[in-house]
Amino acid sequence: MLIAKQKNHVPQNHHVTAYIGVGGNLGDPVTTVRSALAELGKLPRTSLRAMSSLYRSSPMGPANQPDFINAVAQIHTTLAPLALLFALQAIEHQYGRVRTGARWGPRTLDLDLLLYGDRQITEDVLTVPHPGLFDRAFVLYPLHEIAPDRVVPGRGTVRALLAGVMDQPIEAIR
Ligand code: A4P
Ligand code: MG
Repeated sequence: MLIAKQKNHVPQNHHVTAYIGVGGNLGDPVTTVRSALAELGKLPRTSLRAMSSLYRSSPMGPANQPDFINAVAQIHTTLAPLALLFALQAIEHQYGRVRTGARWGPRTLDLDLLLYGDRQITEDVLTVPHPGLFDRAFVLYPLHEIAPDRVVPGRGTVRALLAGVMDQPIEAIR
């Protein structure tokens, strides 16, 4: 039991800075994304430190679905990576996310663990940095807004990565 506890948490005073990608395109995604950002601050052992503006973009993947709304949050957490992932999935579930249908299909809410400190993680259920982080405008624009100088392990800064996706249309929601 003690070992399980140690695996799931990092010591209280050693928080990690993590970044969460928030997206959705069903229902009222602007409202959903805003309240999901607030939910992140209510997670145990976690505080919400910064959030980006909201952005609208065409769907990547199947085109016959509504536009997506995306944002990125910066959190401080002492939850271990897998505990954080499961907590994110619980919020998705709470917002009516159903995991069926086509890959990259429509969803009420998608929460991706983009970065967890400077860790590189390759597990069956968790890859960090998130594999979509490097080449998606709907991730890099909001991430750049709150963390332009952040280094993505093995890839350089967010600022440099953003330069590679500037041809992808995306609109900030004011
Ligand atoms: N998983 C592994 N690593 C991670 C991570 N770092 N964060 C696993 C979150 N989950 C991670 O995810 C599938 C599995 O990935 C999970 O069970 C988890 O264990 P999912 O959320 O069930 O399925 P998904 O989101 O449909 O799959 P995928 O491939 O992660 O899709 P993406 O990359 O999330 O893309 N277009 C626009 N404009 N904006 C969007 O936000 N999003 C998607 C989905 C498609 N098109 C989009 C957007
Ligand atoms: Mg996902």
